[in-house]
Amino acid sequence: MKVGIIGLTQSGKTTLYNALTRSQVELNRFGGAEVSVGVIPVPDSRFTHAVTVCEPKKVSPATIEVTEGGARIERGERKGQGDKFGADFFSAVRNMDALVLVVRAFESDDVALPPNGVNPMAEAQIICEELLLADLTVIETRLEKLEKARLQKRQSNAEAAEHLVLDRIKDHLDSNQPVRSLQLTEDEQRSIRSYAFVSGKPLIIAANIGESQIEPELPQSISTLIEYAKSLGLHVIAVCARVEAEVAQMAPEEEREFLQAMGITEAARDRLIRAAYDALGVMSFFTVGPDEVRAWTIPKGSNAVTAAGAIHSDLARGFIRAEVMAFDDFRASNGCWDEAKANGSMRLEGKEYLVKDGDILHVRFKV
Ligand SMILES: Nc1nc2c(ncn2[C@@H]2O[C@H](COP(=O)(O)OP(=O)(O)O)[C@@H](O)[C@H]2O)c(=O)[nH]1
Ligand SMILES: [Mg+2]
Repeated sequence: MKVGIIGLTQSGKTTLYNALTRSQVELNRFGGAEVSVGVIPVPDSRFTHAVTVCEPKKVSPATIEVTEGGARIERGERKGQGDKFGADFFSAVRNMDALVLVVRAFESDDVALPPNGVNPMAEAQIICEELLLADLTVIETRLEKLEKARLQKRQSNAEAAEHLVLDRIKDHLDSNQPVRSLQLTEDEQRSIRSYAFVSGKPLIIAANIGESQIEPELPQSISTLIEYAKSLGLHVIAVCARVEAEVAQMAPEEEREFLQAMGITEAARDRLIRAAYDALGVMSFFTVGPDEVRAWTIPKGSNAVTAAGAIHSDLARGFIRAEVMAFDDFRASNGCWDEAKANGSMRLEGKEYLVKDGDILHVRFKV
């Protein structure tokens, strides 16, 4: 799963990247055009349990790939001057499965104040609108071609269907609503997949708050941002990127202690991963054994064949049955696969079985 960090310059994107990936990328690099890519393992206590009881040769947690840089937006220098979106911005964003939008919510003596002051909700709005406009431009260009073909009566059935969907999306965008909030059937989604509409990407807003704004709940100081996000159905998390980047250099145990001492109950890394899973509508299942314990990420509501296909296409093609164990049963048996199976925790399920979050699966197949 690929997650891209976006936001205006000096909002704290590189600092957040360092916090998430435990890196030490230099801050305030000229222009911020360099791209950093880091992989973070997804923390999961169920996975940790499976590793403890199975003692496998290989451990493969679910991972998230985080990209920062290369999707540049220059802040307007003066009041009233617009922010400039680099041409590379949208192409960088198009490749991502989800976006984390960092907005500056911190006051600071050592970082220059933006021309319009600290206004996290305005920053979020600028970028959300720009994403929407980018999609509108793509659609208008395509609609012109489709309309021409229709008038000349040389539109294929597929093109006619696409024309209908794009018309609907255009209306939606014209009323200032992102692609994300439009209900589309599976067929409709398929017909527009290649466009990778940027306003359709799951988006999480990370409000970069100052050291003095840390609270157990979302701080009052970002209430307008929270209202705005709510109106768009977006997740908001509050992070103090500078503090999180500092403690990310510590050993995990120490990190946890320091965060707690600061009044932060859970690292931004973990909160963000949860928000991303939620926004993407995905869940995990596991395969376990003495050779490897591995976590797999699939869309919620997937059936056993889809899960098998995530492991290998042969497993989906030659699917016979899935041996399934609910995670709680697996945990209760306190052993690896064979012990849990001996406890009678295993069920046989067919193709249509809806996989549950945390299920342990063994796929029987023949090709
Ligand atoms: N006080 C404070 N400063 C921060 C925080 N996060 C980032 N900064 C500072 O803001 C400046 C810009 O941060 P950077 O991550 O380089 O922003 P980017 O341009 O979006 O990548 C740096 O000097 C950071 O140290 C924060 O949570 N609190
Ligand atoms: Mg940067």
